[in-house]
Amino acid sequence: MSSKKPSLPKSQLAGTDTLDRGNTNSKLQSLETFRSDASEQALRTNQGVKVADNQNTLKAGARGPSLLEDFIMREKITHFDHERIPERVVHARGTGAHGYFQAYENHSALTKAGFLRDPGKKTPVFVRFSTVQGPRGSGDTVRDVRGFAVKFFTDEGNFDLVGNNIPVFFIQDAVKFPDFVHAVKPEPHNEIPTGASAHDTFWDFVSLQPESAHMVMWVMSDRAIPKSLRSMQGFGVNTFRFINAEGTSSFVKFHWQPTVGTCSLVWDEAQKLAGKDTDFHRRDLWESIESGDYPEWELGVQVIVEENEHKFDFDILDPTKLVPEELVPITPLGKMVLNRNPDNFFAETEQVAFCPGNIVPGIDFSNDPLLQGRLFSYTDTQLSRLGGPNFHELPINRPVAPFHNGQRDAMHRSTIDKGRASYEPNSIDGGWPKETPPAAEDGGFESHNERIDAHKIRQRSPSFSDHFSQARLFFNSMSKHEQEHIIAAYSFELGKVEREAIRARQVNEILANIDLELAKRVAQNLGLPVPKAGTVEVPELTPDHSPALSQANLLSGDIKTRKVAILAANGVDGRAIAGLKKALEAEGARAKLLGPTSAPVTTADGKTLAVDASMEGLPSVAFDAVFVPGGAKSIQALSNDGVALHYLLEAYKHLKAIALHGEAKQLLDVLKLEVDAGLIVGDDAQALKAFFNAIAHHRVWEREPKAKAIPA
Ligand code: HDD
Repeated sequence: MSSKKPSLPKSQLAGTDTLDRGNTNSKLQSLETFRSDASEQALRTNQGVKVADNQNTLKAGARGPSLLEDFIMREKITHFDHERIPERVVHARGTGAHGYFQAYENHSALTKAGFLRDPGKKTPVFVRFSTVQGPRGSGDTVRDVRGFAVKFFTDEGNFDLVGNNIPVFFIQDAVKFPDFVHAVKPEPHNEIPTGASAHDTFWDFVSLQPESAHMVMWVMSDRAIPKSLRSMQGFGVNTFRFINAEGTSSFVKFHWQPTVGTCSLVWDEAQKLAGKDTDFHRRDLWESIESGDYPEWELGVQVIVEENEHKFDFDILDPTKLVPEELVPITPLGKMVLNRNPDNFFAETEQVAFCPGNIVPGIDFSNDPLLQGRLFSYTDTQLSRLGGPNFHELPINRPVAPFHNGQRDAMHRSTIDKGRASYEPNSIDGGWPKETPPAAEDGGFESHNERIDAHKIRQRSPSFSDHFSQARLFFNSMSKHEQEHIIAAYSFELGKVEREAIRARQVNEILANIDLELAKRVAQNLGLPVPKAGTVEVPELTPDHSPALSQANLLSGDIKTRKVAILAANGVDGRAIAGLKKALEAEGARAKLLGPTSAPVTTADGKTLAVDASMEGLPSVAFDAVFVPGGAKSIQALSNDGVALHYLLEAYKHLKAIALHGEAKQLLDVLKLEVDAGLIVGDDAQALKAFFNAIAHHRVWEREPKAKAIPA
C-alpha cells in the first residue's frame, strides 16, 4: 500500500463523474478505501521500506552465492509463491462487472425489501458470469450452463441472487450435487475433456438419473452456447419467497431478461471460438462496458400466492421444473445496468463470494431441497477457497450496510474491533451491538413463520416423480431449427461416449420417454437399433407448448450491439465503407475494417485507411455479419486470397448475413454461392435495409440445410 492516501486512477474518476450512479457511489467509496494507486509512488517492500535495486539479489561478490539475509528478495519471492488460491470447485471460469439495479416502482405490496420499494434508489451490484465444468483457463464458448450471480449491495445488507442462464437444474436434492459434479467434471484418470460434458461419466450419470432429463435437454439446446453474456437470460432457478410488511408471503421465481434479446452461436462456430478466442465472452462484456454500450437486464418475478402452491401439474419446490410463463406471467421489478469494469480481476472477480443464503428482510427461502443444501455449501466452500471465515471483509464482499457483531479473530481478520465485549448480553459496552426487532421498514431479519408438522424422513416427495413431461414441453416448444440442433447435440455428445450401453440407455430409457422421434433420430446417428416407445407414463401438461421458451421468440428486432466485419484490400471503395459505418452507428451496431494484413489499405480514390486487424487476426467467428465493399482492384485481390474466401464461406456456413456491394458481386461466382434472405447483393438503400434486416434476425435459418455442404 502506498504512503499517500489511496485514490482512484484518473480514468476511473472521469467515469464516476460522467455517470449518474446515484447511491452506487457508496460502494465505490467503500472499495476506494482499499484501492491502491501506485502512480508517482516509490517502489517499497510490504513493510514500507524504499527499494534501491529491484534487479539484483544480494550476493557475496558479483559472481558469488546469494545471501539469505536478502529480505527484499525473500519477501518478493515468498509472496509470489503463494499468489494462487484454489479455484472454485465449479464455476471456476468467470468474468465480472459492476453496475446498479433500480426498481421501476414501489413493490411494497410484494416485498418489504428496501431496494425494491424505492424507485429513486440505485443499488450497487457486482455480477459474475461463469461456465460450470471447466477450470479457470478454459474456453468461454463451450457447451455448458452459464452461471449468472448477482450481488446486490442493499442498505439492508447483501442480497445474492445466484442463478444460471437455464431455469431448471440437473438434480432435485442437494445431496446429489457432489455425484453430479464428479460425473460432469473431466474424467479422473486423464482429466479429459476440459470444459465439455461429452464423455462417459457424465452420460453414465444422467442416463441413470432421469430427474436430469429436463435440464440435459436445455444443455443440448442452443441455450448452452450463448452468443454473448449480455444476451443471456438469467434465472434464480429455485423458488424463493417475498414477504411484505404485513408478513404475507408469496412464492417467487426470479427472471433476468436482457434488453438486447437472447440468441446463441451455432455449434461449429462455438467450437472454433473456443480455440480462436478463448476469451470471446469476457472480451465482449469488457469491450461493451468500456465503449459505454452498457449491458442491461430487466429483473422480474413470477409470483405464486401461497393458496396456489399446489395448483400446478408439478411441485413448485422441485428445481427440475419451470413455471410456464403462459401460466404465471412475469411481473417486471426493475432494471440492472452494468457500467463499470473491475480494476483488478483477482481482487474483485476472483475473490467475490456468493451465497444463496445471503438475503435481506422481505426475501426468504422455500423448502426446495436443492436450495436448502445450497444455503450451506457456498459459505462452506469459501472457507477453503478464500482461506478462513473473514472473506466477508474482502473489499468486493463487504456490505455497504454497516456490520457489527460478536464474531472475532480468525485468519486474515482486518477489522480492528474497539469494544471490550464480544458477547451478548453485555453491560461493559452498554449492551451494544443490540438486536433490532422486525418491522415494516428497516427492521431485523425474521424468518417466515411457516408451520411445519412432519416426520423426520429421508424421502423424495412423490410430487417430484414426473421427470419427462417438462422435457417434452421444452422440446415441443422449440422451432424446427432448434429441434434439429438438439438432435445434433445429443448425437455429437453421445458419439463421444465410448461405452455403447450408456449411449443405448440414454436413448431408450430417457429420450424415448421424452419424444420418440427425437430418440429415433439420435439412435440413427449413433447406429443404434430403432428405439421402442418409452415405458414411462408421462402426464399430459397444460400448456403443452410454451412459446416463451424458444429463442426464436426472444430477439429484440433491432441490430444494436451487432458486430460487422468489413473486408477490404487495396483499391477498395472508401465511400461504401464510410456509408456503411455511418448507417451502422445510427442503429447502435459496430463495424471493424479488416485487411489482408494489419497494414493500412488504399482506397480507389487514393486515400489511406487504417485497418482494425487482419482477417486472420479477427476471424469471421468474431462477427455477426460480413460486408464486402466494391472496388474492382480490391475484389480482384480478395478473389485470389484464400483467407478472404474462407472468411466468407465460414460466415455463410454459420448462417450470418453477408452483403456484397458493387463489384463484390463477382465473389458469388468465385464462391459458388446463391443469393438468399441473408446473402445480399447490391449497393442501393434497399440492399442495405435487407442486410440490416438479416442481421436483426440473427441467423439465416432457412440456409442451414444448404450450408451443411460447405466444408467446416
Ligand atoms: Fe452452485 C457456485 C449456481 C446448485 C454449490 N453455483 C455457483 C455459481 C453459480 C451457481 C452461478 C458461481 C458463483 C460465482 O460466480 O462465484 N448452483 C447454481 C444454481 C444451482 C446450483 C443456479 C441450482 C439451482 N450449487 C448448487 C448445489 C450446490 C452448489 C446444489 C451444493 C450442494 N455452487 C456450489 C459451490 C460453488 C457454487 C460449490 C462453487 C464456488 C462457490 O460456490 O462459491 O458452493
